[in-house]
Amino acid sequence: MSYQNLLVMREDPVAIVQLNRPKVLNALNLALMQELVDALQHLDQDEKIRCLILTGDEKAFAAGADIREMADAGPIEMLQRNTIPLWDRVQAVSKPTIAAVSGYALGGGCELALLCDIIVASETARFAQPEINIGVIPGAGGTQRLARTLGKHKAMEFILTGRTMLAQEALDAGLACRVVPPEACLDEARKLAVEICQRSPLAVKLAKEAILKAFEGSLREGLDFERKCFYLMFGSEDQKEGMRAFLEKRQAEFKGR
Ligand code: DAK
Repeated sequence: MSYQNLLVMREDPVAIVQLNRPKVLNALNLALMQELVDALQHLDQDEKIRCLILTGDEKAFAAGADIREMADAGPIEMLQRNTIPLWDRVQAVSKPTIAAVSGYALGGGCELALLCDIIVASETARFAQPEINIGVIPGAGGTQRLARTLGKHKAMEFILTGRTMLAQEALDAGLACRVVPPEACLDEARKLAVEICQRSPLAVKLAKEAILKAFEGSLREGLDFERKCFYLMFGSEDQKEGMRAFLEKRQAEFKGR
């Protein structure tokens, strides 16, 4: 399997998918997301693979969706790009997925880690939903999944300020399941994957499905609501100002309209 924006390493029964746009801190553009879904779907169908690891590099798991692709878009254009199904397909992988996170996991990068079943964090991991700083809100499930993982009040503080959560806090908050030195992060995920691969594949599959059921129900409504709000922000001056300011490397001046 060969891709422009990903590296795929097979260590049957484990497969490692590495996001590979290091110059832009693995910013998740459309091409990368399409390749990611393609790789995950192929590996999910491959009988020799039983567990998937998703990782980035030492500096970044992923610094978010690619702001260059969104900065000038309007709400209808964002709607018509119809990229949400790509993110849904990451969640739809039936085999266990482990995110091995070093460095930045921001915005869509944090949401991508949240879509995985287990998060192993390195001591350098930095989680944040900084969309609020560029005039939007999380658009790939962050408001809903973090409210469930962190609880309402912590999720409010985290998302409304866009602040960074370091690895130890992520561990304490139940986001990460363990924190290890950066050089051990991928290995720790590998060990976990191998341990899971030793269990009954059917039981693992059903347990995963059952755990995910705990998040359904009103999650759909929440996600539908979130995406409408997200698209709506692309009709605002604040979104244009926030994203342009980022690209022009200056402080944003928000006007609330
Ligand atoms: N998009 C595009 N480019 C990015 C980027 C991003 N998210 N993050 C970093 N880069 C690029 C920078 O522009 C820079 O490129 P050059 O200027 O060298 O060409 C390069 O990566 C290195 O970044 P910096 O020079 O900024 O590096 P620093 O070490 O100084 O700072 C940083 C690192 C991570 C603190 C900083 O880069 C940063 O603040 N990045 C932006 C973080 C951010 O705001 N992330 C959230 C983006 S919004 C949706 C799905 C998902 C989403 C929305 C909708 N649907 C399906 C509808 C998600 C939205 C987001 O994630």
